[in-house]
Amino acid sequence: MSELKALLFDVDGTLAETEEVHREAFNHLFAEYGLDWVWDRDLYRELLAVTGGKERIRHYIERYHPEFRPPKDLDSFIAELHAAKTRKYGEIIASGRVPLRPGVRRLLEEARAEGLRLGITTTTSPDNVRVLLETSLSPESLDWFEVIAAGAVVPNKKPAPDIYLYALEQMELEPGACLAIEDSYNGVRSALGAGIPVLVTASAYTEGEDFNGAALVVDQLGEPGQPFRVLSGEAGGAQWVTPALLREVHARSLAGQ
Ligand code: XBP
Ligand code: MG
Repeated sequence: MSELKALLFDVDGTLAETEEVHREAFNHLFAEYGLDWVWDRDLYRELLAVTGGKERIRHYIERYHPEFRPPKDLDSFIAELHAAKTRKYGEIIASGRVPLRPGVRRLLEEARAEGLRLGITTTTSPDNVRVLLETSLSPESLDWFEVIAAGAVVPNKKPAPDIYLYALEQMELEPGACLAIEDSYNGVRSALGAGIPVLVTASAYTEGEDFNGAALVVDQLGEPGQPFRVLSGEAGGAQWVTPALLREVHARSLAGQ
């Protein structure tokens, strides 16, 4: 059986609660463009079923404003709006307002100390990953990850397996040597589609989702003094996620238990 060699981390909702910042940035740009579109939390939760900001805007227009006529062709309009949204998102994150979720820094440091290899597998744009890591983790933390697999580097976004397959190829790893850490069912489907077992840390927008197929679901990675809650699966009495627990979860998952 393969031993665990690498951890592949999702970003939005997993490293930090960034979806609220994405939502704020989308709404900011809609107002700036004179559009009366407002994505409140309930609507945004529904729209998150569509991954990728450009894809989400297109879906929203088709579903809620089919009469909308953009000032230029729709593809260019969405691309321009989305580029401005990415700049706005970057400004907010660079202000340092958004902390990492509990246990993220600790687990990354422990994993590095134990020689586990690290990668990023996300739907969001590469610029967004860079600014979050540099601001909220540490200025040199981009180097902690062998690959930052992000956004449109692959043709199909999550729940398609493409982004995980891309990371495996870049890292020259077999799926059975990895464990994915995700916060959404779209992410679970993407990782499982590539043959990679998944641990879920449910986030503000995904709690209550069905994470069918995940090896373990907890409400957060947890810290000493701030234990996680197990939402499904078996954590063997652990109270926070450590490399040792990840090895156990990984081994059990490969054994089909
Ligand atoms: C995250 C997303 C992203 C962000 C927006 O999904 O769906 O689309 O909401 O990012 P995951 P962009 O956490 O599963 O990767 O606007 O940069 O696309
Ligand atoms: Mg996510």
